[in-house]
Amino acid sequence: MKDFMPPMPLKRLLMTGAAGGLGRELRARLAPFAERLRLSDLAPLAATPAPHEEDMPCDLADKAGMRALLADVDAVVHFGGVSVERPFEQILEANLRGVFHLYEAARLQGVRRIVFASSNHTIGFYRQGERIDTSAKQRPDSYYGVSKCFGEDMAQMYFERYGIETVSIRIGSALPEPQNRRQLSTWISHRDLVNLIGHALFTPGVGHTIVYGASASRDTWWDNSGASVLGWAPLDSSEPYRAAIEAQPPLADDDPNGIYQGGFFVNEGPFD
Ligand code: NAI
Ligand code: 15L
Repeated sequence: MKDFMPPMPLKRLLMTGAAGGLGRELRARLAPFAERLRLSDLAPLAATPAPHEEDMPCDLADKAGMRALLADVDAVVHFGGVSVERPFEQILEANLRGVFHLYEAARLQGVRRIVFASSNHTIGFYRQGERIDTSAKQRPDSYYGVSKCFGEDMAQMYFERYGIETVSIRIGSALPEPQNRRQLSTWISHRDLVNLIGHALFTPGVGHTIVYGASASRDTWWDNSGASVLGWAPLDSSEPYRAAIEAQPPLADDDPNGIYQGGFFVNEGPFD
């Protein structure tokens, strides 16, 4: 299988979270997907916009700002928000209100497709080695995980009510390379993630589809068969990194990084 190329680029694609770790990595690779790439974040962009890019800063918590942000946009890659466990009030503004503002803006501006950066922390309390598909009950491991469950539920509701289509990608660990034993199962390469975003943007009739975002791994916990509608398959695998990672010192028996799919997130907080 080759890297994804769209049948015809969109006129304008919006990426939120464009100044973040994945925004910085993926931004240039989204170029083939649209004639214009609108980039948005609270924080300044890491690099000056290229000729095909436009910078439109916005706080996800700003309802009117979000409505303006989605004007003249064909689709959204929604990567903005709090990306780790934090006090609930921070999650509330960026991830709960932010997702509400995103979908309301999509409804009012006629945007028909969203790719939502969900997370493995929606199901983080499953034990490592338990094999689950995307219909398994959500088992969030943190307020952060709850916020991603909420995002998936908003996506479902806005599809059923208004026909706005979403692919929710439960991203595992999107890094240049896997760093530890857990990530041998959760890692997704940047190339696989970009290809998955491409399929998620351009495959017709996805309704609301949930997919696990992971490269191929020998011991995967995630059954992605329900997402076959997207026609995506990972090109990369964590196997080349296995020997080096398995040479790392063993984890303690009670280390959540060796017990739960969500790893240490199950123990983050409380903050008061
Ligand atoms: P990141 O934390 O580096 O980037 C998130 C961006 O969102 C930041 O630039 C931040 O300024 C922006 N942001 C936060 N609050 C905002 C607000 N109120 N208004 C506007 N912008 C705001 O996270 P990363 O790693 O780039 O992840 C991107 C997305 O993918 C996040 O939604 C994260 O939850 C999700 N994800 C990432 C994974 C990973 O392995 N990197 C794994 C699973 C999910
Ligand atoms: C996530 O959802 C986080 O955004 C990221 O920082 C990683 O911690 C990742 O999950 C993971 O579980 O490895």
